[in-house]
Amino acid sequence: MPAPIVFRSVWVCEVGVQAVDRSGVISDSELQQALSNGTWTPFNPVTVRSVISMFDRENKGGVNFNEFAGVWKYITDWQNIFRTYDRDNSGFIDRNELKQALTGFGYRLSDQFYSTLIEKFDRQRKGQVAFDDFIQCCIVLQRLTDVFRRYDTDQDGWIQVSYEQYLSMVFNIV
Ligand SMILES: [Ca+2]
Ligand SMILES: [Ca+2]
Repeated sequence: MPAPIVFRSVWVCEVGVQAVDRSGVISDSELQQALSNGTWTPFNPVTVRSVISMFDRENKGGVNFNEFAGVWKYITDWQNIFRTYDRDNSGFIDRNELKQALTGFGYRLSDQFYSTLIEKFDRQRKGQVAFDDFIQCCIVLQRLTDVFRRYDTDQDGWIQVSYEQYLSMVFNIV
């Protein structure tokens, strides 16, 4: 039986309620347990951290129940995108599917770069990316692109930066 993608059914509600009962905050590990990448392996902890930090307004290391509603919607939206581009319903995004997805988002990348992306984000070494790694790939690409665009004021895809500007760029990301 294939593993479910996204939430392990209604259990996610219980996880949310229990976490709120205990501490008022849903932590990384609690969210990680509630999420499924479709392969029975633990959800990418880096993705979990990225998503929590997006919705954790007070920097408390987790989300409260209201913020959790945002997390839920965010992940569900990604689930729909993932299902749309996983054309063969394999539960993975292969190179071609990734190209169609990112092209759909407006990215213009070479075939060679798609190989680089798969190599970087394919944690399971299957030559394709699972749901959690697909989200991670898109988050990182978006962040890097946003920083680049700030410097590429004429939008021609080229920037010239000094050493310190380069360091500032990287500090924005790491
Ligand atoms: Ca697929
Ligand atoms: Ca430029």
